[in-house]
Amino acid sequence: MSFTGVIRFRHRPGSSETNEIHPIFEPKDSIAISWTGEPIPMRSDHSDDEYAQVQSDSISIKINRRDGSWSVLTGNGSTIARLVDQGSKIAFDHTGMIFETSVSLEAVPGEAYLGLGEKTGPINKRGLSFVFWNTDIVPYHIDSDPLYLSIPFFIAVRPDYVWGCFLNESWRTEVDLAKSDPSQIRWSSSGSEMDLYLFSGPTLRDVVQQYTQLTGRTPLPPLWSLGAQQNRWGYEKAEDVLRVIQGYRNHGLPLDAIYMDLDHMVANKAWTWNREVFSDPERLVKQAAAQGVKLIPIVNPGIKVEAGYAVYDEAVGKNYLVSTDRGVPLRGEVFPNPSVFPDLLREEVQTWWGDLHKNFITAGIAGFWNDMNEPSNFSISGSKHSAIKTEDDGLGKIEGRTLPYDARHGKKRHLEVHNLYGLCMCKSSFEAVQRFAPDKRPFVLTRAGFAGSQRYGPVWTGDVSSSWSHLSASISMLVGLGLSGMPFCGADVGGFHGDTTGELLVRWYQLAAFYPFLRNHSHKMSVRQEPWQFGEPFLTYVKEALDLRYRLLPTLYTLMFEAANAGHPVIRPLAYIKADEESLLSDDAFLFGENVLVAPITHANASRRSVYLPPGEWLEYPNLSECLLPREGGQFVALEASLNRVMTYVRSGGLVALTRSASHTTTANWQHIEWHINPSSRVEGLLYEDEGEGFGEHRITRVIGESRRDQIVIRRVTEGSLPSVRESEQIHLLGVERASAVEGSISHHVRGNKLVIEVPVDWSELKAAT
Ligand code: MIG
Repeated sequence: MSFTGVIRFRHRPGSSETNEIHPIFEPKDSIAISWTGEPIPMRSDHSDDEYAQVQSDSISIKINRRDGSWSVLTGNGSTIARLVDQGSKIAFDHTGMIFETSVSLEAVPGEAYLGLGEKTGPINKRGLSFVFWNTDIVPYHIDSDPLYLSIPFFIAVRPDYVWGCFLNESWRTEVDLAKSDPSQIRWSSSGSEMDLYLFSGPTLRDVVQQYTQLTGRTPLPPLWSLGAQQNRWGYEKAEDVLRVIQGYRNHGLPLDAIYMDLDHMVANKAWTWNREVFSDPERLVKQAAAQGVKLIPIVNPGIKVEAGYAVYDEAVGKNYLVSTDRGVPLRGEVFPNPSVFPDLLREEVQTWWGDLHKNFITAGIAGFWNDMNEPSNFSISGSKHSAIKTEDDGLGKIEGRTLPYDARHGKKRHLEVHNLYGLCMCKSSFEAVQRFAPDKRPFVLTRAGFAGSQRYGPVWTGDVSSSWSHLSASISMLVGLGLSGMPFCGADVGGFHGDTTGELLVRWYQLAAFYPFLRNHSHKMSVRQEPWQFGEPFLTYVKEALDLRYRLLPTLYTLMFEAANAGHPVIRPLAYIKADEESLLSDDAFLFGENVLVAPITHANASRRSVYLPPGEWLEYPNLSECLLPREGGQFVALEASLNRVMTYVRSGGLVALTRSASHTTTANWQHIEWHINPSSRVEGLLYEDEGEGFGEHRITRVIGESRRDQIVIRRVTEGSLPSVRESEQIHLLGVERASAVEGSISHHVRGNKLVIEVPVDWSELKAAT
């Protein structure tokens, strides 16, 4: 595929202060960028006295020769972005210079701004401003900023045109989206230049594809990582872990993975096991595996300062640590106190840190959970200052709970590379799994990251609270992450801080059945929140939500395949169908892939709400099982969802592939498939299958059909070399209540108001006369 429609340019505003008139740009490598192709040749035209223009067929930049201002245009000459202001200032402190470089772009009235990575607030972020500085904030609120992960990228949505803008600067940056000046978008950076990428769209889908072609796509994860996962800070010993797994099994609940938080280490020393309480990790791995469950430990980057602790001794010996400006290791405080930090920005340090994963991988550990990698730091040792204060103590300002601006990564200051620390840590873990378990797909969960982090695995949104407002806020956060190239994401189900309730837990699971990453997690000081902690009817309803999740896995797995191949998010804003005004305001509903709209209940004691359905025909299909009314889109509809129901809608012509629920995943070469189809003039759907792990063969099945007056015809076409293991296949025609004849079936019957048809496993065509 050629890579058109994207333009990169580096802009360095000149000013009397910086004294720069014709800056020279050194070539620059960026870890955020994964695209390695050759740029498309562009033509430049200098014939005009007033403007210089550089263009390809799909995008061009026109620069004013006198004042350096520019606009970016589409192939047919309409303006995407226009520079309206720029500036550059320098502040000095004794540790060095800090720039304030800015460019302002025109904010066309009514234009909506989506994306922006892990940010709170509504889906449309016009009128807000954000800071990109990875921050461990405790506790956080539904309007806190900045949080753990930074993606300086937005998608600008106009009624007739969509474009995108990525500021590839790892420095501390900010964006003001028509907040202080309603006519301007202002980017600013503490670096001296603006490395900008503009994406010409012209649709939301195109921009997401262009952005992910540039920064990379998330690899297809192992199937087990899409199953249910359980965590709690405070599973203090191996028996606790086993007891929780047993709890899942005793209650007939599905579970695929369980975590070990800080509790498994000795004195919070990374890469150690506390043998008193986790005496035999390999045995624990096997015991969990016998129940179909994988084990995932937490990994924190802070290294305990302790002579004799091999990780510390080696890091010091090899000079692998983040240092002060005088070149001595910088001592901070995390859980170990004092702690030092591996300088994960350097490749040799990434390899060394990666090698530390080896023993865990050979013990059978299936994945890694990288926490505290903003990096989080509570204080600077030997200083009277705690990191949350901002006074200068000789190392520059400390912003948030992290390292000071002037901590050193080789020659680079922390201020420049801070936002890349988490990304580099994940790269190190991901590559370690590739080295030591080359036949497995890596699973590396992270809290901090930057543009490009999607290449190394999922992100979760950190320490949310057990509250209805956090439940509801998770929708727009995950939508924002998905649009910013991070499709594999989730929020702690049930909430991390504070005490959840049975009702909140049920509603959270009903929403999380559609989170790409589904993990229940809680703080050790909060009430326990495994699914059975609140008794009935909550346990039954959580079980139903988890069963729904496992039924949905063929569709979710196929969506992850599409994310891996085209960058499309799993959880999408309604605007993915049509960016009309109401869709852009819908923060309380989302699309799950192409065909399903989910409208969860996000308030206590509520069972009714309204939802905006995008233009088109929809079928009310709660829990993806019970056929209710057809609904006309382009308007709000009321819905009822008592505590055992999550309201889902299937788009007309849409198809959802479901399987049977199971206690854990095994393979994504499904034995049982049900195609749930909302028939209309055109039906289309896709199923991707493989072993769910490793890098073997695959098979793609396309179901294409049409329904005319009184006849429905559906065809199935498969490609790919993975042999089928199908034992049963059904077609559920939603809203169809009778059939006079069904050709190509084994049997059929009407259930509720859908026609359920049993087809032979090698079917290729079905005709139903209704
Ligand atoms: O706040 O390891 O976000 O998921 O349980 C303390 C303990 C550090 C923060 C993570 C949280 C984890 C907790 N950690």
